[in-house]
Amino acid sequence: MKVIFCLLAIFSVAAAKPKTLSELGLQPFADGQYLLSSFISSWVDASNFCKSIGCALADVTTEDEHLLLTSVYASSIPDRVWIGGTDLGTEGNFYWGQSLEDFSADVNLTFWHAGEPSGVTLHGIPEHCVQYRRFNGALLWNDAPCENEYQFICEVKPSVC
Ligand SMILES: [Ca+2]
Ligand SMILES: [Ca+2]
Repeated sequence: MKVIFCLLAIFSVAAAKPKTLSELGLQPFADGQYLLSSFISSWVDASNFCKSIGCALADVTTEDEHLLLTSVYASSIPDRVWIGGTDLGTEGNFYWGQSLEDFSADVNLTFWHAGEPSGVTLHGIPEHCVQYRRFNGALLWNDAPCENEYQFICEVKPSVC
């Protein structure tokens, strides 16, 4: 009886179809280079979700990439959306969660809004995770409390996926 039950269980797993991107709550944009979630998550859950499908929270490592997201595809980006930067670990040392590359010193390749990263909210809550936020229409980086839930952008990494 146990054997039959196991066989049935294996059969039902094997028969399960892989989920489509839309079933996963993801909308591809920029020729499929990025996936925008339709649901909200904390930064850590968003990062783990992207990893679970073989991608990573987006790392914005060139000016072209920043302009692609914020100019060409600006209408696809919500007013607040998590990307892969964080200073969890050492305050002020921002790095990309997937590559662990530290970008805090690279002022030519950071796209913070004036006054950001602020490090804390007006109420003193620590801000360790990076998002694009629309400031007067312009999408720029802001650090925000990691436990806050926002939509997020997974980046498809051919080297990883
Ligand atoms: Ca990237
Ligand atoms: Ca901030």
